[in-house]
Parts: sequence; structure tokens; C-alpha cells
Amino acid sequence: MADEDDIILADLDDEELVKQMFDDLYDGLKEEIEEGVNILLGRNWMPYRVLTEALVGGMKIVGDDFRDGILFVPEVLLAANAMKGGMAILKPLLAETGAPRMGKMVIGTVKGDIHDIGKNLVGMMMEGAGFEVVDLGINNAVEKYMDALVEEDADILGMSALLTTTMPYMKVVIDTMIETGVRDDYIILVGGAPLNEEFGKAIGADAYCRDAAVAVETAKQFMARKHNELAAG
Ligand code: B1M
Repeated sequence: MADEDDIILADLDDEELVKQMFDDLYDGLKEEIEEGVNILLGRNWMPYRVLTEALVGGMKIVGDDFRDGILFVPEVLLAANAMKGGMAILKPLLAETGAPRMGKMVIGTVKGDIHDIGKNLVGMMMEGAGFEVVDLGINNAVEKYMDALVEEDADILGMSALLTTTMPYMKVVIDTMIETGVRDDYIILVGGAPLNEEFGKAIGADAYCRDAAVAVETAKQFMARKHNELAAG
């Protein structure tokens, strides 16, 4: 039976519900997050809006408090788990756009790094935009990327890094691609909170993507260029 103090999520208006979802994400309450996502979808919120306003917005607060030493790894893991619960509901909806195949992307988090929420989000948004996505998961060594690119006959390599200590590994991957003569066969997009445009250029990537939406737009632009080049012979 519901406790007298229990909050009935469905009784809250949109603004209150999103605020409550920020709290629930903070507290790592997966079931409540899933319920909140379903309620917002039932109120005709677009999946992308639920993702960005309710989930990513809430994760920003978690990130800030993690940085400031208010939250610690176990709590952040719970929050990440709750976020993934919400994302799992949204994933098929974001992919449901019926877009034609745009190209194929191999994506993974670099060696030494286990952060995968942002990468998963990028993968989901890319799928939603009609790209085929092969997700290599976390902690990927250069060989894993190289093998997958060939095996999957990919157009795009996406790399994610969330740590200042792991982001230089992206250059290891790109340098290996240069050494083996395959660099120009692929579009290389990189992303992750500590990166910036300058870093992307310095390591020889085609583009740095600030967020998942930018990743989609950038991938589309590069694929259009590739198709035009192929058509021009
Ligand atoms: Co970690 N962690 N963490 N962490 N963690 C950060 C990154 C940190 C900034 C927190 C902080 O201090 N404020 C900090 C890094 C500091 C630094 O390097 N300067 C940090 C640290 C230090 C650590 C540990 C070392 C902590 C420890 O153990 N002492 C440890 C490292 C473990 C390892 O990787 N070897 C660690 C562990 C963890 C958890 C396991 C607890 C958990 C990860 C769970 C998981 O991912 N499954 C975790 C989390 C959740 C975070 C924060 C709080 C949130 C990251 C996140 O998911 N953001 C993070 C703080 C922060 O970033 N503010 C932090 C939400 C996500 C949607 O955003 O990932 O930026 P983001 O992705 C965006 C864009 O960046 C971009 O698009 C995404 C969507 O819009 N993008 C791409 C990302 N990848 C892309 C790839 C692309 C394109 C765009 O390819 C084309």
C-alpha cells in the first residue's frame, strides 16, 4: 500500500515531474525514472525531449555533485543505472523514424575508460537518424577498432573518452590508422566531456562533436560529402 508521503508521479504537472525525475535520478531510483519517462511519453512529449530535458538534464546535476565531492562512485553508478533504464525505453522510439540507411558507424569508448552513457546516447541518436551502429562497448584497444572497421565495412569511426587521462588514446588509434594507410578510408568523429574542437583537430580527427545531436548532424554532412565524391568519380 502506498505510504501517505509517497509522491504519485502521474499527479504531478510536467514541470514538477521533471524536477522530481531529477531527484529520482540523483537517488538512483530506476523504476521511478522508467515510470516518469512513460508518463512524459504518454503526455505526448517527443522521445528526444524526454531524453534531453528529463534525463540528460538530471545527469548534469549528478555530474556537478560528483565533481564537487558531494556524490561518490557508488551513488553515481546507481544514477547511471537509473538513466540507462530510461534510455532503454526511449531507444526504440528514437530509432523509429524510418529513415533510410545513412551509413555505418563503429563506436566505442577508448582503452582505460569505462564511461558509456554518452556513447550509448550517440549510438541511439545515430540509429534514430538512420545510421547503422556497431557498438564496441568500453575500454577499446586500437586493435579492436581496427578489426571492427574492416569487418563491418564501416564508413565512420566514433570514439568517446570522458577522462583527461584517456582522451590521448584517440591519437594512438588515429596514428595507427595513418601508419597502416587506412586513415582516409574512414570519417573519424570524436566526443566526450573533456574534449574540444582544438583537441579534435590536434589529433587528426575529422570532427569533434559536442553532443549526440551534433554527432548526427556532423555524420550526415560527412556522409553527404562522401556520396558526392563517389558520384563525381
Ligand atoms: Co566518471 N568521471 N569517473 N564515472 N563520471 C567524470 C567524467 C568526471 C568529469 C567527474 C568529475 O570529476 N566531475 C571525472 C573526470 C575528470 C577528468 O578526467 N578530468 C570522472 C572521474 C574522475 C571518474 C573516475 C576516475 C572516478 C574514480 O574512480 N575515482 C572513474 C574512472 C573509471 C574509468 O573510466 N576508468 C569514474 C567512474 C564513473 C562511474 C563508473 C561511476 C560512472 C560511469 C557509468 C557509466 O558510464 N556507465 C561515472 C559517471 C556517470 C561520470 C559523470 C558523472 C557523468 C558522465 C555521463 O554519463 N554524462 C561524469 C561527470 C560529467 O561528465 N559531468 C564523470 C552524461 C552523458 C550524456 O554525457 O558522457 O559527456 P557525456 O556524453 C555527451 C557528449 O560528451 C558527447 O555526446 C554525449 C551526449 O550528448 N559524446 C560524444 C560523448 N561521447 C561521444 C562520442 C562521439 C560523439 C559525441 O563520437 C562520435
